Amino acid sequence: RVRLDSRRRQELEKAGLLNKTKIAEGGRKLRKNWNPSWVVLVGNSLVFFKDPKAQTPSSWKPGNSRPESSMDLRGAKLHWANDLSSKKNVFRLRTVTGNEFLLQSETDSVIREWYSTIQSVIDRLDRD
Ligand code: I3S
Repeated sequence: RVRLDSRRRQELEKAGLLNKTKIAEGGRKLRKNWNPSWVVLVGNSLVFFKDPKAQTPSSWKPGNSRPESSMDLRGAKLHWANDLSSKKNVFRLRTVTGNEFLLQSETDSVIREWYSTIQSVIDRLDRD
């Protein structure tokens, strides 16, 4: 049981290219700076990599490449946030520590899949 749980924490759930901007750090508002980011959902974390051109779905593996940042999804809140941007297909993700990100894709199906996959991880962690 313990072993299974620790393996699940390392499981690669999803990876792909999204537009990303951080809008708050520890509750303090930041100026937007949209950039393409290679986003990897692995276990309980969302991990962001710079330089999406150099990334492949296996890039998240330890030692392959250095993440720009990551966020713990435990207790995180996810909301559609088309009011926070002129772009379409935007959602906002807020960590318990008050870090906030907007993530966006031009492709409706892509952003909907990310939304539901992230929400299911948050729900699973809420139940743990
Ligand atoms: O919410 P805002 O402030 O209108 O966001 C826009 C600005 O951050 C803008 O940059 P500067 O005004 O700092 O130069 C960005 O270029 C835009 O992309 C931001 O708005 P969108 O609607 O794209 O999220």
